[in-house]
Amino acid sequence: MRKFLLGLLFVSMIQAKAQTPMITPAPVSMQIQNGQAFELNQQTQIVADPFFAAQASYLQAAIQEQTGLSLKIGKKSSPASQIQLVKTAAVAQPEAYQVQIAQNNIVLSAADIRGIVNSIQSLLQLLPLQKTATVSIPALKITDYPRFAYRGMHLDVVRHFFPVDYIKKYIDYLTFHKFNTFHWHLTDDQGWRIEMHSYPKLNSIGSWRDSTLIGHFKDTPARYERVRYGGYYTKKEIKEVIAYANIRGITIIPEIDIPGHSRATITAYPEFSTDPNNKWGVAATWGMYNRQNNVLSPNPKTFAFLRAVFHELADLFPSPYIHLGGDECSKLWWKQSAEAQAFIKANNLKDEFGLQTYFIQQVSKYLAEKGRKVIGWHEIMEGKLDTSTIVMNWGNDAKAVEAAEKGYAIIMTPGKPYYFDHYQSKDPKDSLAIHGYNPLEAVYLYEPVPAGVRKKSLSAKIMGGQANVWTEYMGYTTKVDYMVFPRMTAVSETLWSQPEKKNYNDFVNRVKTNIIPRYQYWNSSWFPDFEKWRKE
Ligand code: TNX
Repeated sequence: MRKFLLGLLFVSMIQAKAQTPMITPAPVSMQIQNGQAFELNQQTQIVADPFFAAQASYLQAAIQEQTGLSLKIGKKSSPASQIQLVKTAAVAQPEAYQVQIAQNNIVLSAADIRGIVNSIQSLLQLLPLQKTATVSIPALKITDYPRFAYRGMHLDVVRHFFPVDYIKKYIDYLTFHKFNTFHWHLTDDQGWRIEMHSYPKLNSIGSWRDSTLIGHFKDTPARYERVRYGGYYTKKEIKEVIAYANIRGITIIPEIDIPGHSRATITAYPEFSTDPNNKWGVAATWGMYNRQNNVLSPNPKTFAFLRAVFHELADLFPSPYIHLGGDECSKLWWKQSAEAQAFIKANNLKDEFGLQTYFIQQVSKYLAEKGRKVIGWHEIMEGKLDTSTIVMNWGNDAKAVEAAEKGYAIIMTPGKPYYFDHYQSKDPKDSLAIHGYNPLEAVYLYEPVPAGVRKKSLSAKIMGGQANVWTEYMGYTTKVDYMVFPRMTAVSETLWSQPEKKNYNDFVNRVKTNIIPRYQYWNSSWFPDFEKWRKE
């Protein structure tokens, strides 16, 4: 009898557990309600506030793809069972949403596009990942909003170039995980990946390299695949991607990296370099810093060029922020250059660091002409800069404290653990990566507001965080997937969920039961050994 009762208890515990759905990133609150479940079937209609018309179509397509149910988009008066997309000022916080599931309807409510998109992601996680005629969803109330205002993922399309379809797929990954920003790294030493009309040689010359390194950049001797490699996104393709991202509430921040990381630029236009007689060549190897990456030279032609290309970029991308790089600009070249030295003197700059700041200030000015603000890698604060510039910190916590004390708003992208080009295991047979060890657990447990910043009461300076995906060792989209999953899922929870909702074991459990099926549904790859490789 006792055994029987225990068994019964066990069964009912399992049932109770099965009733509480799992959503990732973990929502602020999710409560099972009294009342009948909602039956989703072919008769259910989507009814949306006109403000959310595009999201209604997006939801319709997503449900069809996921479950095979093709729902109609109906009118308010229709009495049938409904999924309503309601615009309401009652859900006040940006990007916040509510989901209310009752017997006759599902109500998704939000004040803005991002909020409704977020509500849709939560709803989609309540539906099965398989074709079905009907789905029963328990009566439920979800109230949810993000912890951080900036939640980004970056992708380097220079070291390796990925097709537009994959960029859209990557945006879908971001949408699912409730990120709001895609940082698109479009130029570097190894290529220029965006169509430019003002300086066409950026594409005809700068978008192509003669060969590509095989193996690790530290290998000796270096080996190369001697095949012309490259390409660029046309403006038409970029507009298509922006429109795709807009519907999904994702802002795209484009980056043109200056004044370093400019080999592609100076190969196309040697007159912008400190050594115009040199035949630079678009870089075929990685790890260029301080070795061969050369930098832009401060002359009137260069500044005219910068104004034109950043204006072209701003005309294409609606984002309020534009990223101008600013990282790893070796001072070596300016030290050796008579032109740079004369410029430093003539403009009363202190030294080469002052010149770096001058470049950032000039481009900030050009972008201000288009009403845009600037983001740069943390090296931009080497000199004295207008603090309306946002610092993207890829350094450690101390750098964040420095930036916060100087008055900058900060986006945290620390190499350890938010660089996804680093290893996620110590298995010598693991697929080639740059160096470093950023296993899933370390990514999950990282706290984006450093203790030092908190102590100085400067936490409000941390806008949020972002993981970076440098693709030196990711030649194919399947490799990108392998490097980002499941680490992207971990970052999403840190940036979205309230700290007290975080629990690593529970997270791993959700990844295994809910999220890996989603990677499979996307036909993506992922790193499977994430439980074995723990934080040091
Ligand atoms: C440094 S972090 C870079 C990138 C490389 C990366 C490799 C940063 C802003 N610049 O150009 O791809 O290291 O981890």
